[in-house]
Amino acid sequence: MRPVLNDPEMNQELLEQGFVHHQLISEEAAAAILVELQQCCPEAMFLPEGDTPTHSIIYSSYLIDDQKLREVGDRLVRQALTESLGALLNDYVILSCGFFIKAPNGGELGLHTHWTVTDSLADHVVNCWCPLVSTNVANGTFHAVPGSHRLFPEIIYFGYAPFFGTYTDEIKEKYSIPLSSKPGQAVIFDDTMMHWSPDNVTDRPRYAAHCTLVPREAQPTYVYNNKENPGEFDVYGVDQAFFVNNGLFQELPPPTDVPLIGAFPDTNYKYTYDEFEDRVARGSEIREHLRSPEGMASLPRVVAVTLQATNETELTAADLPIHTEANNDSAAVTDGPTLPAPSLVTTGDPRVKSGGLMGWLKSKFR
Ligand SMILES: O=C(O)CCC(=O)C(=O)O
Ligand SMILES: [Fe+2]
Repeated sequence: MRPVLNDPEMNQELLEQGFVHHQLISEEAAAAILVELQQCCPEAMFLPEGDTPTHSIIYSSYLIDDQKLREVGDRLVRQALTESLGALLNDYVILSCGFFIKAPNGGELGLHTHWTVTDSLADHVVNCWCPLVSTNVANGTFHAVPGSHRLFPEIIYFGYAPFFGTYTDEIKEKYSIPLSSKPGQAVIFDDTMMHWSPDNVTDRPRYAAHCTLVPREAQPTYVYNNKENPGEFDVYGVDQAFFVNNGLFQELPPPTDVPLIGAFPDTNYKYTYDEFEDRVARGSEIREHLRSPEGMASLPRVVAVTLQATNETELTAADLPIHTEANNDSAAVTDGPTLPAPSLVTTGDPRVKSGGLMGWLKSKFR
């Protein structure tokens, strides 16, 4: 597979642990971003009333109903981190940027992994969490679950109920570690690595910048759980502007201004705690298998459809923000073995039904 990080040792660490902890920008540069961010989000905005926090979990530009703030968050972080991330990552592009502010007394951000943002689970999507102040357990620093990445190939969308929902506390207690950080000391992590952050029990807000990066050749997507199409998740081709224009604080209606490019079969599976522990213990072996052509072919993949217009303006393949050029890895997925061909396109419905694909994938999957 292609490297994610330019430095071979760091790349190896990312593949094995699911994250690297790295001084991405200087403490001075982090302080300068903080000054700018505080122009729209000053500390005074987060002063608790008694014990009650101003924001109970986290205040994030991604998650609020304020287009201006989403634009500011995106622009600020993009400008500040593009150069350093460009040097660190091997031919990646920033998909979305924002910030996370944990108010004094602000609560825990629960254990999670991130939404599926490209059309192939073989893509190594990467996140960067970059604190703008010193962080530790007391002010709610980032907690990683090392080695939990790329073991549970799931399609994640708005409303997704994590398979680990009934044993979150066990994972946090037994497997997670706090990553106390200096300003600018970022956690660069695989999108599928489990992570969380605890309450901020200090009296100052904890500020962090964040962004999601995808391989340059990947196709960014928005996955929509269309209730009228059970058993599949609709996949829309999107660009960077999509995530700024659509806050992730609410379930979006089916998008009308971006093309529907296909559907993922719903092969999501509720791994038990025993299965979780077993897979983490065999993590390296499973990840290596999933990187092989055979393993990649076993991943759920978008069933292609003929592009259809989704609004009055005809959209064509050329409207897709990024055209996926099959590199060696994705060719292995695309040319995977004996998958049945998409079987039927219903009139008036651009979706391709997956026929026997789901059963086949489910049998292959665990
Ligand atoms: O800043 C936080 O506490 C949230 C961290 C997180 O979930 C992320 O960076 O994806
Ligand atoms: Fe996160």
